[in-house]
Amino acid sequence: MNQDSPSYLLDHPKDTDIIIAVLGPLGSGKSHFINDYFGRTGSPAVVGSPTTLSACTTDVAAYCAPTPEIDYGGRRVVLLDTPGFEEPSFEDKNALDNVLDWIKKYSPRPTLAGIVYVYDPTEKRLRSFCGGRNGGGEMLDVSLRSLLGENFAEKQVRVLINAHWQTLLNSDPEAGFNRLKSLLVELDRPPKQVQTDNFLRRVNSPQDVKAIVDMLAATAETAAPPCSNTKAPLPHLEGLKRSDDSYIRDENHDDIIIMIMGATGSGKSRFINQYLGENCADVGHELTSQTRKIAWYSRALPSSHSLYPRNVILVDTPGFNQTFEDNPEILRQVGVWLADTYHRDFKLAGIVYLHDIHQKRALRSTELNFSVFEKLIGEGRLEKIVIATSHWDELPPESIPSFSGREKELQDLYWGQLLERGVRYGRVGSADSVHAIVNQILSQTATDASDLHLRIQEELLQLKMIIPATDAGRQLKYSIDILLEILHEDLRKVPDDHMERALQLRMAKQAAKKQLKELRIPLRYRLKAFFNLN
Ligand SMILES: Nc1nc2c(ncn2[C@@H]2O[C@H](COP(=O)(O)OP(=O)(O)OP(=O)(O)O)[C@@H](O)[C@H]2O)c(=O)[nH]1
Ligand SMILES: [Mg+2]
Repeated sequence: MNQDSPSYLLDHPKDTDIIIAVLGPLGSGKSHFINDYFGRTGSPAVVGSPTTLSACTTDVAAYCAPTPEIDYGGRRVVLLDTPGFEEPSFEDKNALDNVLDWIKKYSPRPTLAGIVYVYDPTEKRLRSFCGGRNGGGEMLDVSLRSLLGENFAEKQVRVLINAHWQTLLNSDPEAGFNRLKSLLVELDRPPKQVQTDNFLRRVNSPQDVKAIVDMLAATAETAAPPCSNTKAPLPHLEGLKRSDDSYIRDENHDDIIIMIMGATGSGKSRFINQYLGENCADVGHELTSQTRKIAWYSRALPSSHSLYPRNVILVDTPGFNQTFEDNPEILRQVGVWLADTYHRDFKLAGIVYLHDIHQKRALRSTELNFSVFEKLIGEGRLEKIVIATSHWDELPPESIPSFSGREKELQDLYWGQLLERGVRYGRVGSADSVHAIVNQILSQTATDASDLHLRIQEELLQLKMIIPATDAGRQLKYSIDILLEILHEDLRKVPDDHMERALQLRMAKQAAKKQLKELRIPLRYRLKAFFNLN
């Protein structure tokens, strides 16, 4: 770089920076791309330059304009020059890890505006992305997912054809372009369809480069503020019971958190004990709910595991029940726990929702639990959620076919929509089956670093709602309303001489009414929401 030219190396990162990573094989034109963007003959980008972001040595170099010449509402465009793939002395996986680490260091909840993958169309081998040595396309696939999240296909990933080589080498760029297209289609396997044409761009001039960066920057989301585990409590959630040992401690920040949910008796605590191989969680043998408050259990992964030295944390949750004991309180506990976890930047790796295969879906408490669960998770990404039916180990072999039929009915009629939206399904009973489900979530965590965002977290944190106003809160109220009607009807039909039954039903009605009262949305809140004052 010219000694007199201003420094393009990034000095102080800002949360609002628009980060675009420029990836590609060694010598494909990454630095060239960056230089073209900044439009300086002084060539700010030099392959392999160290970043000034931290003292630690890394091959990722970050560049941004010294003066805000490109201004997206005051935000800066930061281009990352990355180590080239296929570098003989450097594993491709390490190159990707470096990029990932750099971005994580930049912001704990980084939002990458896009990836530009520079590819030379005259590259004869064109055997795969990201080198052929380490799984090629597979690895780029994994890295794109971990950098951009599962929906990376919808984000702005661009693959470029750098025309500088086009003129240098006398080959067939069109054929290269088409091969690249088919690689991209392979990369994003069904069911998601990549609009290949959106991804490919040819670069013939600095104007092309600028147009691509502008396009990525224009759709960039604002990064979340930096993480702090000692964040202030959530004012609108104050006053709720926070039994402190329910909350995950700061030192568990990197642990893999899996929440176990489901109706009372579905086997949540047993699931946890089977995974841990010891009886930590209280397993119930009565009809009433056993687990009354959230509790979590941690286990270190073995040193042979790819996610070592992280721990797995399984979170036991209370299920809703039709005896109307504490249902609003349970929702409050679960909601506040989830909000708190998210607020303190803990990542939720997955949820296992258990359903006792003996139960027909119509059973009231099962219905209640599932309907609230559906609202609680919302419409977001669901690949990290597993619905599992339990108690399979208890079934005599001759009854398996009939339970398989019930399982199919549940999948088709009740869980179909969720399964179509990516929720996974499994059976549990034995310890092996429990391990298989947890391992499935772990391997997903290894390939996709993004976390699970639930509707209730968004409602409680971003939309500052109170629990009864959330979708799950409203659903709970609706379900209790219906149960109340059923109780009313049952009571009407009780013969005069069945005093005890009538008394039971009256008490249940009373309890239900009390719960409904707790789920009422105060007028003050409704007015505020109406005038958008929250
Ligand atoms: N054999 C067998 N028993 C199970 C299975 N799942 C649950 N159970 C039994 O069902 C009963 C309830 O299980 P728990 O693990 O306490 O259920 P839970 O979902 O934690 O229930 P709450 O804490 O009340 O919400 C216990 O007797 C368990 O041993 C299973 O898959 N196989
Ligand atoms: Mg339990």
